[in-house]
Amino acid sequence: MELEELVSAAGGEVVGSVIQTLAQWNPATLIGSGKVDEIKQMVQESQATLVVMDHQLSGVQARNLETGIGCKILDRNQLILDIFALRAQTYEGKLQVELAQMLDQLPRMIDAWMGSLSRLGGGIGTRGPGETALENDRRRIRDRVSLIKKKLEGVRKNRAQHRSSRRRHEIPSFALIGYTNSGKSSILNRLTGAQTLAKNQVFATLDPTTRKVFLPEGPPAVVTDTVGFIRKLPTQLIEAFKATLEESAEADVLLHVVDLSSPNMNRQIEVVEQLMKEFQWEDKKLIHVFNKVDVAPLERQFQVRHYPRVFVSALTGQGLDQLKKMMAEAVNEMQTDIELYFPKQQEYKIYDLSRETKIVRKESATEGTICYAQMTPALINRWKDYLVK
Ligand SMILES: Nc1nc2c(ncn2[C@@H]2O[C@H](COP(=O)(O)OP(=O)(O)OP(=O)(O)O)[C@@H](O)[C@H]2O)c(=O)[nH]1
Ligand SMILES: [Mg+2]
Repeated sequence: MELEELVSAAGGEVVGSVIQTLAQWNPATLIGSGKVDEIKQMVQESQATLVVMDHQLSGVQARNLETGIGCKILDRNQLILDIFALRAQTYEGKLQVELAQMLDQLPRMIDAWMGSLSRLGGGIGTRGPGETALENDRRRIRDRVSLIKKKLEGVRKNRAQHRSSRRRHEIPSFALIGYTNSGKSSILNRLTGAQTLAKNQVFATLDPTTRKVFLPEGPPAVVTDTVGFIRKLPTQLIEAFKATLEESAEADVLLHVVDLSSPNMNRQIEVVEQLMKEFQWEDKKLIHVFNKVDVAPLERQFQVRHYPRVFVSALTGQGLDQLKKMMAEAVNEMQTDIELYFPKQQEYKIYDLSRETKIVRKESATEGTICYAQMTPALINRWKDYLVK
């Protein structure tokens, strides 16, 4: 189960699990009181040191559960944030994680405080020092939040500058998106010869990496690999990882990488599609990349209903040429057909042209050569001296 994967990604070992289906949440402890006792028993027998709830807990619920069960309690959000904290390598990554943790902590803290105040008789007589301490904590966190946001804004501007320089040069861009552990980094490595970390763990990648890719024809393009998605992605993370997500938002084409071998494939696709809707990426050009064909049951391929699509294996390299072809086609669609005339003494320039784009056809004309090629607006601008109207 996914929660187990998350726990092991955080370095934990799962010794037991319990499921409860509830018609109604218990406001004090989320789960029923009988379940609390049952878990307490399990914890004592297995000597577990941590209980993780696959659901968001309020500050009050977390505290009550901790008291009732007698060990540390984390909710799903906190667990994911903990993994992110473990993985964050760069300055930006660490800032984003810290921001997410602060945003997660603030309401929880207030909630827990409120809970303890009301328990002590409506707060009468406890209000003074209690509220001051709460106010201090809140202010401390708020100050830190705005400081981190300011720093992140700097990183974001820097990134935006890089992107706009790419746009100025009209370099077509692709972004790998998809469920965590679907193979995005492995595909980036295959496509570009990059050496980004690909690992069998959730959220191996946190920071975006952009690399040049050479497609079979047409101009060079760039591919960006970013953080993966997951069911119930904490909203604080989405908020904190804005800069990272923008990188994908500005790509010309999205490559949605799907783990074809996962028994949860359809649910994972739904999660990603839901997030794409949230980020308003629905109108983007999209290629579905069904990865891990090497280990997926064959009939899976016939159940897939998504187009345009390609089946690949980042492990064996199968289907990658097909993917590159589809990427080249997508780039082609961004280009227009152009006719250029090179007089005899400048025909040597045709070689330069062939390095920048595919020459579809060449015709000899009087005193020179006519070339038919496909070009992005920027390329057209660079070769405007040879344009035939
Ligand atoms: N069998 C098989 N395994 C693959 C394939 N592609 C990737 N993997 C494995 O799947 C695991 C996850 O690959 P990554 O490339 O790290 O996945 P990711 O989507 O970048 O994951 P996150 O960065 O964690 O979101 C690794 O253990 C890879 O070796 C494939 O085509 N076939
Ligand atoms: Mg990755």
